[in-house]
Amino acid sequence: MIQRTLLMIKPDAVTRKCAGDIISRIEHTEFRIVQLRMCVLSRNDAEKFYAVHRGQDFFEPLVDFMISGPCIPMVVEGPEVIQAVRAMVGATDSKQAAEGTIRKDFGTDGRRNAVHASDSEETATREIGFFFE
Ligand code: FUP
Repeated sequence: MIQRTLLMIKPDAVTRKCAGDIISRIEHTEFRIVQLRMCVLSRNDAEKFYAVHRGQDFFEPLVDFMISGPCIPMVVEGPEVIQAVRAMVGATDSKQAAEGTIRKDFGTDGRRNAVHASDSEETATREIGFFFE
C-alpha cells in the first residue's frame, strides 16, 4: 500500500549540519520526498506535537530541545513507507540504536536523537497535517 509518513530532522542534527546526509539516505531508497520545509517550532507547537508525552518527566526538556533550533519536517511517500522509515530511523535512544540506523549515526542519546518518524497511519496523518496542507 502506498503511504505517506512524516520524517523530521531535529535541531541537534540540523545544527550539526547532518541534514544533507539524512536526506541523502532517504533519496537512496525507493521512497520519494514530496514536501519539505525548515522551521523553528514555537513552544506551543512543540508541546502540541508531543502532547501524548505531557506529564512525563522528560516532557519539558524534550520541548526545550525541540525549540532550540530549526527542524526540517518532510513528507516521504512510498509502499509501506511508515514502517520502512521507522526501521531506518532505529530505536528511540541513539545509544541503543542498531548499527547503520539514522539515530545511531547522527544522534547522541535518548533526547538528542536526530530525527522523528511517524509510527502509524493515524499519527502520520496527524503529523503531516501539523506541518503541511
Ligand atoms: P519515538 O517514537 O522513537 O520517537 O519515541 P517516543 O514517541 O517514545 O518519544 C518521543 C521523543 O521523546 C523521543 F524522540 C525523545 C523523547 N524521549 C525522551 O527524551 N526521553 C525518554 O525517556 C523517552 C522519549
